[in-house]
Amino acid sequence: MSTAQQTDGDGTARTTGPAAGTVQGAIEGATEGAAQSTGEGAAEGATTVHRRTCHLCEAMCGLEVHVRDGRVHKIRPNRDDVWSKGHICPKGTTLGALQEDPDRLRAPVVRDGDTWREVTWDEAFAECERVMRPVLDAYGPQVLTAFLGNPLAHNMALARYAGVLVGMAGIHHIYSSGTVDQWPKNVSALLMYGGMWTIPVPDLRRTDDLFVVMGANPQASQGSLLACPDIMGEIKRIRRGGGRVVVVDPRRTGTADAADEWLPIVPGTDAALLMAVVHVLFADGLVDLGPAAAHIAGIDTLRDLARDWTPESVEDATRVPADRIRQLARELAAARSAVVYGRIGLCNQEFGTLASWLVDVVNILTGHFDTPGGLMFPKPMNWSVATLTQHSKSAEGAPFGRWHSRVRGAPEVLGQVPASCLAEEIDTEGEGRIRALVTIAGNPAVSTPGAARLREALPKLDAMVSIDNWINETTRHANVILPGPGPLQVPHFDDLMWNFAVGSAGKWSEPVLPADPDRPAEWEIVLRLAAILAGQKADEVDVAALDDMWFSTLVRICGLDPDEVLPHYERGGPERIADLSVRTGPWGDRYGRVEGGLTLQDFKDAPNGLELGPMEPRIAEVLAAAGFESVQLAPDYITADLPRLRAHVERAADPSSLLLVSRRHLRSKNSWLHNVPALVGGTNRCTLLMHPDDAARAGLADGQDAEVASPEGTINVAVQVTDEMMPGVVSMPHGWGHDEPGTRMATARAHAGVNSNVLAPGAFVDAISGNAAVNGIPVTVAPLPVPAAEPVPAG
Ligand SMILES: Nc1nc2c(c(=O)[nH]1)N[C@H]1C(S)=C(S)[C@@H](COP(=O)(O)OP(=O)(O)OC[C@H]3O[C@@H](n4cnc5c(=O)[nH]c(N)nc54)[C@H](O)[C@@H]3O)O[C@H]1N2
Ligand SMILES: Nc1nc2c(c(=O)[nH]1)N[C@H]1C(S)=C(S)[C@@H](COP(=O)(O)OP(=O)(O)OC[C@H]3O[C@@H](n4cnc5c(=O)[nH]c(N)nc54)[C@H](O)[C@@H]3O)O[C@H]1N2
Ligand code: SF4
Ligand SMILES: [Mo]
Repeated sequence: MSTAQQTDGDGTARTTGPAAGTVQGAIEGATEGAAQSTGEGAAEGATTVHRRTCHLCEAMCGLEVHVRDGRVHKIRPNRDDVWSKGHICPKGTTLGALQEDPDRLRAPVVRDGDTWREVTWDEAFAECERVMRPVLDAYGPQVLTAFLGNPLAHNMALARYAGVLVGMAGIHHIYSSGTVDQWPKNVSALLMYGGMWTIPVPDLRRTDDLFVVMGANPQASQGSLLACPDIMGEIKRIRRGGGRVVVVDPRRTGTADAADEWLPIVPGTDAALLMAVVHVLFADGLVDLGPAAAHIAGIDTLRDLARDWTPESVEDATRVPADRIRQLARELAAARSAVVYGRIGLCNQEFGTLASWLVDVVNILTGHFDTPGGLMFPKPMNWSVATLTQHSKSAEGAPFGRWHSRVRGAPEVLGQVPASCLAEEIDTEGEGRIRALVTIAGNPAVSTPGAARLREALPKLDAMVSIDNWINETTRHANVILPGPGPLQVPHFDDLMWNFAVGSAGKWSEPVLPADPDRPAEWEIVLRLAAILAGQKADEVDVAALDDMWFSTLVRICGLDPDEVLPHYERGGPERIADLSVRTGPWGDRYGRVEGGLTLQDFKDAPNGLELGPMEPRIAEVLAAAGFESVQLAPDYITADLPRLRAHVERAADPSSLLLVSRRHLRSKNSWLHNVPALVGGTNRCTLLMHPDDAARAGLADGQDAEVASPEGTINVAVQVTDEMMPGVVSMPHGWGHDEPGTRMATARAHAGVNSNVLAPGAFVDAISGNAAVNGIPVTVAPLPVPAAEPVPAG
């Protein structure tokens, strides 16, 4: 099979090929293709080719995995994939290396002091019981918590079962990567549209005139809360067609390099910029709500609130000239097809909720909302457990502040407090101190603020169990690690990601490689551990019965009768839930009630996926589902935070400190891909980017080691002097610092880097969502004392 592959300058590739299929076409073509989607594969000499969706990020690229002699021989883009059409990035080609990583745990391990012992699964669960039971018996479930990490959202088993563990174990509240990520967006979506996952996304494939990217770098990340393969290709398309792309970011990123304009902005001031845009829209009479006008409430409140936010009043704080802000407002209002997109740089900051909310507000005021090319609501073909059980606005109001954390007194927001509270809840004595922890696919010792404190706190736990595939900076503290199967030994079917997708589609992937004998599936691991935490004996857990109970609960939430639905299935597990989610989704057959409706089998029969169409205007449907009469443009809970922003804008910047922001790289995925040799080769990426003027002022040269200090901690890191930073701002990637004792990730250790979250103060959060502010951290940067050179022997 020949693919005409073009490699973009950013390292991603796209293959040219036939147009993507339609539902009908894909189903018709299925007979021929189906063989390739099975575990047997289609023979190509001794090679079998398996079509599979990459689970590493939201782009959900279709891959061709070539297997020879039971091992991955190579991975190529699948140009026939209806969704990604041949797009791929370097990470996707390394799934074989992840599968074969010698450090990836193949069996559970139990820690004896500093050494690890491989054990059988029965022994592992017995050990979980042995370490957890006495703590829970003595102190009750309130001393137990869980940390859930990012890969959970991309893992078919964990996404559908982690909630059972939390519920059965009686965990009062969990910690998660969500509060170092998109919590501000969850808060604004809940208050504006009625559901925390009711998040509109740019309809980027149909944006033609103006694309404004704020605090996102899709060149590296490939998109987030925006599932769209080949975003850089869309940027090129917009520009080729005469449209403009503007990137608002303190760093001239790879995305900015591909855009028409880079607008540097002081970290944490995006909300001020956007308030000024809102001001101009009202002041100049440019507000035009467009087709969604009948559904918008709160416009007068917003007009009043924006009155004082002149561009002049924010230009010093943002360092974006007032004229440019005015111009931006006018360009947005004048553009026929435009959208503003904001992501992690707007969430992970001090004014995350205000900034996230205002991105939607500006799109709404300029009529780029619920209309093609603007901000639209995706229509996923299936529901995910997260959206099915999401917080939606109750009659009494939003679920905020119903309780407070024990040590810091942080108000709960959507059931969680900041991830950085975990350390203090473990290391602060008193009733209710956290004594037992379960981590599921999370590495909080690297990924959360106040990382050094957490590192010291984790050994103070009485019991810790990790469901994870590596011994890393977090799991090294566990008593037991329970590893799931290899990444290519499991089926894959995305669920939550379609919630952010620029079109409706779905893809089923069979396992590429056979399962190891005598190894439980990851969902079975979760259920068995859940039962143990709930007080059952490790050797008496009936996993199948628990699974039936969970499935029946989900069936009831869908308004159906388990007695009718259960007989449809011979086997349980996440696949059964996936089928339920498709059949009760918008295109589903509702178990025979809708003639011609979809079931999971339809996706299994379409190895290149099923395309179900672009986004369509659906604001009325979205609001009705939430029981909302209209979009709440100016929710009190959010607008009450504007005075805090005003005070920040008026406070003079401290000239002695620089502001630290984060960055991503195409070849990383948070903390956990650095053990893949192909992804860490080349020059050191874990550097502090610094503008030449700042470097000169600090007396630092390119490549020199510097000491970076914040109120939370101090690290040493090599400086990279570059004008891609705006003056006053420095940038470091997160996810590094792999030289801790006791981990087992040899390649990562050889490319250790430094953990930037040692610098992130735990209490530095977006006040109203509790989300971490890992961007905009005040730091000082100074040269490290140069060690005296060894005397050179004279000769
Ligand atoms: N290759 C790769 N892909 C990934 C990941 C990864 O680690 N590596 N992680 C995945 C995950 S979990 C997520 S959530 C997504 C995130 O996806 P993105 O949101 O695209 O994340 P980043 O690439 O970190 O880009 C964030 C940008 O925000 C800028 N920024 C920082 N502070 C501010 C600010 O105050 N204002 C503005 N305007 N900009 C600011 C930074 O300079 C940076 O360029 O990526 C996902 N995809
Ligand atoms: N400074 C700074 N900090 C940040 C960010 C930032 O931009 N700047 N970004 C934040 C964001 S957006 C996120 S999402 C978080 C991520 O925070 P985390 O989710 O805590 O961190 P990851 O590095 O993604 O760790 C994933 C863990 O899952 C394990 N794992 C991988 N695959 C599997 C699997 O299939 N099964 C199981 N059981 N385990 C698996 C890995 O071994 C690893 O331990 O980091 C946040 N931290
Ligand atoms: S862009 Fe994301 S989904 Fe596509 S190959 Fe890369 S990591 Fe995988
Ligand atoms: Mo994330």
